[in-house]
Amino acid sequence: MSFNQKFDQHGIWRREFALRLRLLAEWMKDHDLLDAAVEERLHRLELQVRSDKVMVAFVAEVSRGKSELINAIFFAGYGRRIMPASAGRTTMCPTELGYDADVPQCLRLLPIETRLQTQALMEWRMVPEKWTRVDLDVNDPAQLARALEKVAEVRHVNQEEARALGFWHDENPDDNPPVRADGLIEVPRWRHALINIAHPLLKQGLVILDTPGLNAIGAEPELTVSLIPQAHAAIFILAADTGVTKSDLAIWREHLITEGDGCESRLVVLNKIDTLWDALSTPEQVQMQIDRQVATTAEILGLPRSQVIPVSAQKGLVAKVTGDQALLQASRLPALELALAGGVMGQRQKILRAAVADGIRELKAEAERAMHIRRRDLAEQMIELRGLRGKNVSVIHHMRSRIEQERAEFDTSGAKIHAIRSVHLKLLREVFNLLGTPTLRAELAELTHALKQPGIKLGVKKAYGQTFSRLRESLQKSRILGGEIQSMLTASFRQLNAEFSFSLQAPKEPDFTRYERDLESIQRSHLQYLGLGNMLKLSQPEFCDRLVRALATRLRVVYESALSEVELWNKSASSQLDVQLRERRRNFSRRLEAIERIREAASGLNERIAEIAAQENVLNELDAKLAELTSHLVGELSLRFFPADETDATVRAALTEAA
Ligand SMILES: Nc1nc2c(ncn2[C@@H]2O[C@H](COP(=O)(O)OP(=O)(O)OP(=O)(O)O)[C@@H](O)[C@H]2O)c(=O)[nH]1
Ligand SMILES: [Mg+2]
Repeated sequence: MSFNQKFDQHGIWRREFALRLRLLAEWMKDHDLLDAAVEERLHRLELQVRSDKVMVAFVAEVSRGKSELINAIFFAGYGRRIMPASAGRTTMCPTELGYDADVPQCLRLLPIETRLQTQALMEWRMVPEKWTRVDLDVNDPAQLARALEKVAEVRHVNQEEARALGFWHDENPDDNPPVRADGLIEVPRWRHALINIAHPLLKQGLVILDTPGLNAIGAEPELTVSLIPQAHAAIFILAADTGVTKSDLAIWREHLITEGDGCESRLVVLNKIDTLWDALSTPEQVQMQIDRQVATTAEILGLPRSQVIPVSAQKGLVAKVTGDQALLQASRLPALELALAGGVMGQRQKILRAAVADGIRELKAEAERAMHIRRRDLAEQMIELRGLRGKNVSVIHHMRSRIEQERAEFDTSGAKIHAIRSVHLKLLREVFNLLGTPTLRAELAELTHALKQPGIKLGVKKAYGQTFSRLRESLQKSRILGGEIQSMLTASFRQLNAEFSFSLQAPKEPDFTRYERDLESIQRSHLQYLGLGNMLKLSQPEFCDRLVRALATRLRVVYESALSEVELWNKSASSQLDVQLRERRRNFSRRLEAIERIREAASGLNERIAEIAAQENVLNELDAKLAELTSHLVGELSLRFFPADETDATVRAALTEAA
């Protein structure tokens, strides 16, 4: 199956699955099983499934064929070249292709001058009026292609301006762009481009990042330390006619091996194999040449050969547009698409499925707990009423006062719960403090200050080290606090269960290891980036600001997801209390009401007993239905679209457990 087909299928699955989650939520709501935490959990799951994005970044030296490859893989359906691809430097700014239904189909361009301000790209995204907008007509491929040529636009500026914009560095004179006879320097006109088109794959959450040739000195730190590392897959492109050049290798080192792990999310494409086709060589000779290039490339980059895929993007595009099957096979594009489908999409699906299976498992446990309380309440009433058979009025009266007394005793639980809530809140507030924006901002201000010290070059590692060890420390403190909250809740819930017949269970505390790992990889990517000749740029204050802004962008994502996990955890504990308190109170009213009716002979005892039995039956049916609905959902996760051999063992275990 090709990448496009696999992605398509993934999209269909996600839509259907999100719909099913919505139906489950409605069903639960109709049966009063949807407490605040369950509702939130369902909502998040639905959102996660619906909005799951997959970003694929294309990274390479100038003119290796990034844009052409994007055309060939994704846009051949338009019947022509859509992304500008031509000899020499073409794509001048990072270009993101995606689809957001809330925005009309258009190309948005952020002027390069925004670099003179300190905001990170992430922040500019929130300011639509600063972007130049060009509407796109997808039914007119020629207009589309013409509009997209804007990503190749340039401006000419003097040296002073080039320096301010980050394209001229006195410290690395060899890397500076050429100065024209009139003393001006060519720089990109735009800083970033966002293309919003309703292409079928983009509509389903694919985001493609085309980058300008990255040997460029003007590349922003944010691209290296934030955008590319966050892509789910990066495709590194080389040209078969040039092999691995020194600058290719520099880009590979700077952009693609920073994270250490996740080798399968890096694909190396050896493009332009058609330059090796030649009428004087036999097909075997050509094949041998290609094999040799693949082997050398793999060896230089330290990868298994299977991860280097030889293709011809240009011939692939031509073949698709003209429907030439033989040429398509010769271009080897299908093999690359296959690798993308298996590697990138496979990984992504696994992660999504595991997360969803986890969510459903917790959801089911919470709903079952609510049903358990109802069942127990019914059983209590049943015993009570059966005991009344053949008893006289005074016994009934006595029973009534006993229930009232029980209710009075139960009401004292309110004070205890209140006390637990305030301890819980106090501890939570500490966690929020540790992970909140002000803490992060203060840390980053300190780092910026340190990096701006003259002669910092030798101390950069130390400055980062100190900042990150403080950040790690705050995560560790949060983890410890989380543990304290968890034991506090466990002990208090146990006590409440014993004293007031609740069946509370403290929800599992968030696992912070993931965030610690994220911190580590962020730190690693920064040091790697600075270690590769970018260190000298630190002497420019704007560069420091930009670097730290880029860092902030990524850290914020980590901290926000940690906080939101803590919030959900908190919500799940407090809504359990709410629900059970409400159910218990209702139960007292129901019991009193039943006694009252019996006393007034308004309804017979046997009828009431029959009513309760009927309610028990309804509850059993609900329980069975919940099990059926959730196991059906979990089944959907594994069976329909994902053959058994594609589902790895951990996911399978999670699925079985959830079912
Ligand atoms: N022969 C041949 N030429 C190719 C192939 N792929 C791309 N090219 C040519 O290489 C040149 C550069 O291609 P682009 O797609 O613009 O390269 P790029 O990597 O996007 O370059 P920049 O945007 O400048 O960084 C163009 O003239 C393409 O036609 C290929 O498979 N074979
Ligand atoms: Mg390009």
